[in-house]
Amino acid sequence: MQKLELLIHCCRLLPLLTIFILCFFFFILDQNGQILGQNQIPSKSINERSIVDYPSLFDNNLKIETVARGFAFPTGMAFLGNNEFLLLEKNTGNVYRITDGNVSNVVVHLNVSIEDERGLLGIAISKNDKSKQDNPFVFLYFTSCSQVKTDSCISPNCGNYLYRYKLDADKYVLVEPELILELPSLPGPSHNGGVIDIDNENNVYVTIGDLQPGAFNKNQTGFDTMAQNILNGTVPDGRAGIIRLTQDGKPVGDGILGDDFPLNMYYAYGIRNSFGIDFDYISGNLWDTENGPRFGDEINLVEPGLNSGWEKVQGIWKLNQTKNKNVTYDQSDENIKLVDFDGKGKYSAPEFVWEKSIGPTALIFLESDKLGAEYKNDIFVGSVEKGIIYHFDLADDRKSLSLTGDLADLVFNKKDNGSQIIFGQNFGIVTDMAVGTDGYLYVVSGDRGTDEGAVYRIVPNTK
Ligand SMILES: [Ca+2]
Ligand SMILES: [Ca+2]
Ligand SMILES: [Ca+2]
Repeated sequence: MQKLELLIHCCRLLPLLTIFILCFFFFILDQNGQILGQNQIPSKSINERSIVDYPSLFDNNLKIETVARGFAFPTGMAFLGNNEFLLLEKNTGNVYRITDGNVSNVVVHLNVSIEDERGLLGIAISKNDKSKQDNPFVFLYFTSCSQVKTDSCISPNCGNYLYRYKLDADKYVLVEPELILELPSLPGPSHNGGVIDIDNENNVYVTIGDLQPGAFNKNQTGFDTMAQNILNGTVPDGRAGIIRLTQDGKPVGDGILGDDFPLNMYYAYGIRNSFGIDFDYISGNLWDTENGPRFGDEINLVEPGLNSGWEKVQGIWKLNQTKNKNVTYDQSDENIKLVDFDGKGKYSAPEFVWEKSIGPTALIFLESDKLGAEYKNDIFVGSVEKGIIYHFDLADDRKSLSLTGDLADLVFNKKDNGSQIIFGQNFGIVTDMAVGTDGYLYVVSGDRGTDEGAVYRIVPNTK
């Protein structure tokens, strides 16, 4: 109750009614932050559950095994070795080591801020560097807020943080924390991104969304940056993109978009929010998923300097702020001007679009033939809506998707038959996927209508 006492003290010192209301607002925000957000995770009561809620696959040659369960909203996993991985819980700030399906220990606990999409959000383990094989670096991304007392009141001081830890392989704890990147988190509380990946050159990539300026935070100013394609916006501050850095937190070579920090850290921009990135291990290309505003969810091939178009373009549509309808974006349209950082940034249309949002999350390339040749090297995408896992074949050039019928236009329109890409369903909120050292597809289910999150494994029926 220390915060409450501070607040009461604060409000006593400032008897003006308006200040009192302001303090009361902050109290409500702090105590009940979750009810204020627009992206509340829906949760069903136990009575609303039914047999159809259980995860299922559409390929009878495959089956689902439960690897571990009983977690509170797990958000990410990363393999340490055979049948051994680290698992994050969004709201507890705990990172667990799971061995043969059992929780071995908590390797680190972090104090995280948890409103809406804030929390412990991403993990990656660096294993390419042979010298660090026994004590690999573990990268964690999380939101944290502290209360800062100012002259007039108490205000939150929040950030999104990328920390590098070393795994002590004897004691199995994370040690030597190093803050390698501090990113903004205001106004928020959602669109923090947080997914981390590492390329073949050992560079670290992390997603971060626009942190909800604009419509959701009408009275907040100062968050409209050029990274959101606002022509007269402020200099990018790290939001709305995919950020690339070395494992020591330095820019990689010359910046793609500019020389100054943090513009020199951007690998891509114009991104509203992303919960999924992965490298195609065949081509080396980066791909992402992006969440649109009720329409225009995307899958993108992310080439260096990609401008994904937000907040002028989403999906294949230009944003129309005055009317509730969407008009297809034409790149020759002189009325829509995008920020290009002196020609260094380049807009590219998505490789796939959902007209109606499904909340795409994790994206992964299946570097394995253990599920059968038809799935080898393919893209899998998790989602929020109905817990569906999507499956995509790539075209031969590995730069586009191979689709037929209603989806040949690369748009999942509202009335389209999408059965060719629907691989599984009822996985709750799919927050992460990974290919195990056993070659099977692992799925982290953040929530399945109860408070119980789980890790599943997809294997052949014959196993
Ligand atoms: Ca886009
Ligand atoms: Ca295939
Ligand atoms: Ca279509």
